[in-house]
Amino acid sequence: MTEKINQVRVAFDNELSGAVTGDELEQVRVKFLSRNGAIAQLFEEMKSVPAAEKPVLGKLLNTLKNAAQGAFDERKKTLSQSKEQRTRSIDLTLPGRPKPIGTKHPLTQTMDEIKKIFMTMGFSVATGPEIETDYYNFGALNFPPEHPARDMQDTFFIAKDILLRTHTSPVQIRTMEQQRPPVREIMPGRVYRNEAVSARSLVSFHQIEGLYVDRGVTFSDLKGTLVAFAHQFYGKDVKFKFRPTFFPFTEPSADMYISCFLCKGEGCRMCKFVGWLEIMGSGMVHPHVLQNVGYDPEVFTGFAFGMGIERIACLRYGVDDLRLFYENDVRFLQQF
Ligand code: 2U9
Repeated sequence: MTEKINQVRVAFDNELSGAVTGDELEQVRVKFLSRNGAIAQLFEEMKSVPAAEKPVLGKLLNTLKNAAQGAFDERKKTLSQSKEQRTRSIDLTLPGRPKPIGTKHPLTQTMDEIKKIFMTMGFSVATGPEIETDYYNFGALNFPPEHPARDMQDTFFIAKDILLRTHTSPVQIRTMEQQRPPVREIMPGRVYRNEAVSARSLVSFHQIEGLYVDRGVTFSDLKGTLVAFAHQFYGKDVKFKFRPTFFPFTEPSADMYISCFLCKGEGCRMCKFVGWLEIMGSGMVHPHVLQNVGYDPEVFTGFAFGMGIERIACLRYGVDDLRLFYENDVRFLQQF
């Protein structure tokens, strides 16, 4: 019963403060203060309350009735005053009521910051379709026909040669087909992989890839650009290393690691006790890829890189389950 009385009190307060016209005020009166209103109903229910509880509950209910009637009369008086009278009674020295404001999603924050760093280095942003052809997603990027990524197990196919892009590289193939070097672009966007959802993998995630093609671009340019990025994004103190790897679309290819910023390379849970964190893949654009878009690989060279935004955000914010980014639980989002 106490609970019910409180619920009526809260509902009455809310509705009374929201009533601004005579009609709305009348609706509040009928709903709460009339002979069949919510407060009268509570008095009715009092009849079946055990005798021992009656004195306390009765007092509570009478207080509610009197307070509600008083607040209603006051509100009616205020609303019937002229606009001028009402504004005169507003205390302008009172502090405003703070309104809770939202924040950018942590993935958007991460993406924006990475974009900004590359844009200040002269890269522009390119976007493209999420539904792609087999050619733009695989063929043009030098994936051999029997490559496992082309398998239905790894890629969502919509039709025989139509699929959900597994990386943002096809955007760049389209750009290069339209434009002569120099090409200096980053391509952020959503990509899709046919994997079981877990703390470490999702069916859809975000990437930022980058590409720089011109005459005389070398591996030193790749290193200089990515180290400059890592210093701005992770701090001046991080150490870095490159380790050879393989991608069909780059040769040579290298994964970039930075010293763990949590333990400074000593070894901790975040870096799985190795002292290093893999932050992106990179490499010199494969001559076949350049040929496929009509660039002469004897004249032009380029470097490319790619990173998964969810992974970068996990490292940055110490999040250990990728699914949290997609549950939109405000208790999680409010922390960023
Ligand atoms: C063109 C040619 C080459 C983009 C590159 C990577 C290396 C890479 C992964 C990072 C984590 C994908 O999200 S991930 O799983 N990507 O390691 N991406 S080089 O290379 C290109 C792009 C465009 C025309």
